[in-house]
Amino acid sequence: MTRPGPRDVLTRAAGSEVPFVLALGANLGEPLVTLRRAVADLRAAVGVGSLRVSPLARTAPVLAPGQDPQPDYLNAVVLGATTLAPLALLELGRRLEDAHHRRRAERWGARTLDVDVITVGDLVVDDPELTLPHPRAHLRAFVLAPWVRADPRAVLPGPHGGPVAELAARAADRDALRWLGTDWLTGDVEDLPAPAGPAGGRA
Ligand code: PH2
Ligand code: MG
Ligand code: MG
Repeated sequence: MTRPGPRDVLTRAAGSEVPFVLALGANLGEPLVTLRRAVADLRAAVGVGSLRVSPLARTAPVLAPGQDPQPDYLNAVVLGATTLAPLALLELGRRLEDAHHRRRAERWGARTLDVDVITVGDLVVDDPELTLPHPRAHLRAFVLAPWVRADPRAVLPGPHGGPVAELAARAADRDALRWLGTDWLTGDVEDLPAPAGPAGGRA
């Protein structure tokens, strides 16, 4: 039997459930409403199960150099297990983005909903369609900090990987984050003062 190539690994369902991590972000429209709906949609999605949702963070936008200012983001991370192939999970994320009127104009532009596939199992793949783990996840506290709150022992696979707690503590935007609540799906969400901008700028 030949070993599966990168493409097969992305298109083929594993046949059993594989753990995944998705990062959710929103900074246009009604971010809290949108993120709650996105989680409900994920729970209802075929082939997606055992969801665990991180606390919600308000984060200062990490911008590309020279990019215009944007509103703060709400960010959270969803851990789950799926029988979907990685590209089908990516497609599910895109469908959620589209359902929430995501417009794809500017790279890193403000958005109603961003659903990023961070990891699928231990896969390390670089493909034009999907790079796993997400190529910038190891740098971004707005992904790492919610992730480690949902799973304190999480480890990011791949060449830039390591314990997520350690990566979160090193990320340039680690102080640009305020926790808004653990029961944000159903309970009250505090509105806290804006977080400080990321010290290191670009992520
Ligand atoms: N997403 C980006 C770019 N910058 N900054 C924050 N704070 N949160 C995000 O989700 C985010 C960002 C591109 O996807
Ligand atoms: Mg993103
Ligand atoms: Mg994205």
